[in-house]
Amino acid sequence: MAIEDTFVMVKPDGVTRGLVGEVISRFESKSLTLAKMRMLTIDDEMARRHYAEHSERSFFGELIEFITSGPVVAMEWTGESAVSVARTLIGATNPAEAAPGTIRGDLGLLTTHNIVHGSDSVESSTRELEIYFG
Ligand code: IDP
Ligand code: MG
Repeated sequence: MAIEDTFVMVKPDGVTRGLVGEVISRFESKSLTLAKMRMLTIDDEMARRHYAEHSERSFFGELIEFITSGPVVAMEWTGESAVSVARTLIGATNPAEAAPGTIRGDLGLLTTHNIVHGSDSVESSTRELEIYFG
């Protein structure tokens, strides 16, 4: 158990659908603390840096195209076990299989448009927070 910072991002589909408030509300309701937030449109270079681990995957091109397609809302959330707690609130990668009660399970349907990103480890959160907040 430890206080952690994690990186969470509302993806372009979440912003377009008007789900920014809903996503923030779920993290606030869990008692995590919003520490930083910024709205931006990611360029190709930033997208490739963020998703570098997936560069050899078949869906990489589609992922980069989607994540750069419109504005995102990047956030830092802080709290006890924030990294794993955020992943639990977000739910499984494929919204069709994500549990009800999770953001993806309640609000999404397609893996390509799964509303929100959350860091998968403390190491990833450090790396991702550096990309978005320096
Ligand atoms: P995560 O977002 O749950 O951590 P990752 O496996 O890290 O999932 O994948 C990163 C993102 O890439 C996913 O959130 C999703 O948007 C996209 N993605 C993952 N797998 C596929 C796939 O098989 N087809 C299309 N897009 C995918
Ligand atoms: Mg991931």
